[in-house]
Amino acid sequence: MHQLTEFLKGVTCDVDARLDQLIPAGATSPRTLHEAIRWSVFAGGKRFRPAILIAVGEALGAPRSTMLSTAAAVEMIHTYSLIHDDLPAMDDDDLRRGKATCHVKFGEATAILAGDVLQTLAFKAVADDAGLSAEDRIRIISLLAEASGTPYGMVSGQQLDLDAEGNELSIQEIAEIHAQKTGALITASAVCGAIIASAREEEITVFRSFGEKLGLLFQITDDLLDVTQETATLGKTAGKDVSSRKATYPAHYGHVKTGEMAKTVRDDALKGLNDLDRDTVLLRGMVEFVVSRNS
Ligand code: GRG
Repeated sequence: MHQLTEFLKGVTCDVDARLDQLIPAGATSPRTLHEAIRWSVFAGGKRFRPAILIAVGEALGAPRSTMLSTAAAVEMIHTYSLIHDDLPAMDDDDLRRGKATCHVKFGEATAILAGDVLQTLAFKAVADDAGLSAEDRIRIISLLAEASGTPYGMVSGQQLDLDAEGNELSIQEIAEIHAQKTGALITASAVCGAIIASAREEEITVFRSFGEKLGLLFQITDDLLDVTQETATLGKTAGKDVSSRKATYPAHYGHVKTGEMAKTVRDDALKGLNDLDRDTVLLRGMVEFVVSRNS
């Protein structure tokens, strides 16, 4: 666990340094928008998606320096999604990462633009990364666009989630929403790490499947945390899924059975790593991190 803690600390430090280069403090024009972006990006997220990307890439032998722009890009896409998810037209939340949400601090119009520009900055960061081959950059841009968009990505998952509010869903429908809304970007992060490490196609397939399981596990634990943790620990409003009548695992199964499901998905994710002839200690640690996190 000590090794994992050090790894996560190092990733946060390295990715934040790259984010700071890509979105430099004090850069102007337009100043308000720039401040809004930095407010949300540097609000203290866990940097889980960059950590998965780097853990996969390093397990396959890629130097960290080759992965930092893509890891920062993934975090920018994730932060954009949180800013937009918190807007009055969506979840209407006033707390994120323990701070006022972007629209509460800077106004709704600026928060919309902050999300928009984080997305374009993310794709520019990959396109401009001279440390990657042109082929890898195009492959990563295409993968991230797919995972962020429709018909099987974050935006389509968000739309399915909105459409489902207040409806009784089957467990397959809940799983589908989660796979798209949360799982797609986590899976893409794992696959990006494998692409940058020039992994063989069979290994990419293993990491895609690992990412899918980890994404599902992440969402199940997120649903559980919403009902078991306090707002102060989460850094976002607790109990929001219940009050918005969201389609979640605890709502469907109750939280004891949901906890058992989390263990099954965890075991499955760990089993998927057994066939890799690589050092998977950190990847296993990441699985445990998802299960044991409290925010
Ligand atoms: C608005 C386009 C658009 C998409 C929104 C990701 C998402 C789709 C909405 C966020 C809603 C939510 C709370 C989903 C549950 C899983 C999740 C993404 C949690 C937040 O991610 P963490 O825990 O957050 O990695 P930090 O702040 O640590 O980065």
